[in-house]
Amino acid sequence: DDGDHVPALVIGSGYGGAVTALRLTRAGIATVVVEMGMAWNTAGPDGRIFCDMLNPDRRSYWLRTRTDQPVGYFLGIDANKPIGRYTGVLDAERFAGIRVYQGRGVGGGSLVNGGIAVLPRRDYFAEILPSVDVTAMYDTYFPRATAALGVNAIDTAWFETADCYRYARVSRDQARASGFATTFLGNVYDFDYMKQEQAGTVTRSALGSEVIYGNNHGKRSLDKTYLAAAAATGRLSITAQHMVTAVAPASLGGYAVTMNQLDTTGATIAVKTVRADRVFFAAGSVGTSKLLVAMRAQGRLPDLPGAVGQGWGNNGNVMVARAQHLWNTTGALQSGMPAMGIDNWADPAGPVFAEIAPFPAGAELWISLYLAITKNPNRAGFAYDSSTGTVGLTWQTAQNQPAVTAAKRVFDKINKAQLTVYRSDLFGGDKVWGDDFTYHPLGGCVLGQATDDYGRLPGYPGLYVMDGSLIPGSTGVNPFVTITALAERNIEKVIATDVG
Ligand code: FAE
Repeated sequence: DDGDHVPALVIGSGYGGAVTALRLTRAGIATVVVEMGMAWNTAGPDGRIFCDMLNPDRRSYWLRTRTDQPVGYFLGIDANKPIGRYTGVLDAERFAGIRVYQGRGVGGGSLVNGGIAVLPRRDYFAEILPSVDVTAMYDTYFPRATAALGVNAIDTAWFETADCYRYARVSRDQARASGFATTFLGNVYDFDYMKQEQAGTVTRSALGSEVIYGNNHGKRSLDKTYLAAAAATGRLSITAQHMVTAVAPASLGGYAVTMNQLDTTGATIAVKTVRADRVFFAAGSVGTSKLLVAMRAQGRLPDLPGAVGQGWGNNGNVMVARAQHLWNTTGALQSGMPAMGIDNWADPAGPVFAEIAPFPAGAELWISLYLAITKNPNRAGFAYDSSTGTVGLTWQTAQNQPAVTAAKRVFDKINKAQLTVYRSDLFGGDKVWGDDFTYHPLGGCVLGQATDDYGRLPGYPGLYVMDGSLIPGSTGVNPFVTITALAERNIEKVIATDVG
């Protein structure tokens, strides 16, 4: 029994899935979105939907009994805390050589991320995805994406005076004084709301140490933008707390999609199957790659190409912190939404684009934190383990050395010019470089390699990939605008030629 029949089923409700859902429903197609995480729309006993970074509770992490913070130590001491096991909003998914942070819930990564909305450099985009028409991307699909995402620019005069961006001004001024260019970053967080937070007239969110475990106010996450617009068509249905475990051709045509209904402890309380004419994989770089690699290995989609599961990268992510002099305070109040970056991408010896990241501890710590995006050429692949039935990732921590080397060129220079030093107490084991985790998983089903030039999976008409797994491991900036715009381009083509 292949279960209920639906015309279109989307696996995952992050950027790729939300774009797909909006465009399909607007085209008149009834669409079901299946999301393993929760619908974060109900307040807990404390009156809030999400918890903050200073007081993480069970809502913070996906099925863990202890927090797993990106910056896991302070003064060399483990800063993580016990929490109740729950289907929380942030997953720190552990593979052999890397932790991959991902959002879990209706809205995917948009629930937990820093909201930074940046277009990739045009020449770099042309380099990574040579089969895509760059003019159409920059004239049509990037503008379409930024408009629908609700990207806004910071009031730069306000930025210069706001207490909550003192940390960013200090880092910017030191970067400039050390010979580096800096740039403001667009964001989907409502900067007008943030101004009111700074003025003390509304409930604080970005200024209340809210980021990575969700924002209770101010953030234009996908549930408030793309998915809300899709719901307004009356043709969208979202099934939360259901994890897709299998996709295979159905005897009656189309595909049988099998899923586990989860309770909030992560236990399976029901197994269901739905038959769909078209299935859109939008479970994120890791989720989509894992699912497709397992389906190929288990013989359910045996003809998927060898490139499925290959070409995965971490967008060259590496985190680092500098210790400031006592007279260079970074501020006890820090906006969780970054607004400034150091742009040294043009340096051929080691391109770096570093976001000046907050350290929203609620106390003066004299710490300047950065998330550097580098051009790390190393890639890894997903592999099925038939003995456990799980999918692993071959990435080794040492593969991130090119990212460290590139970032070191920038921050060594800043430290030398400012007479400052690195913090070595934040990442465990006296490590200076947070080199063993990523916020930006990309690739695994690369466009034009694992799929055709529009995300169609060869050999399986009606199967499509629509998320960050299409991007070959790197995009040189924070990736969600790239993922959104590419999905806009691909779904437009699919609706025009395949559907209806
Ligand atoms: P994603 O948003 O991860 O959505 C995939 C969805 O599929 C998730 O909701 C999953 O729960 C769901 N899913 C997975 N497997 C299954 C399954 N088997 N069945 C059902 N559902 C499933 O994918 N990017 C920026 O551009 N700017 C930032 O400021 C930024 N900050 C970040 C901060 C943090 C802490 C993190 C973790 C990420 C950040 N990112 C940022 C990255 C960005 O959120 C990420 O690239 C996108 O969310 C990826 O979009 P996808 O549509 O590929």
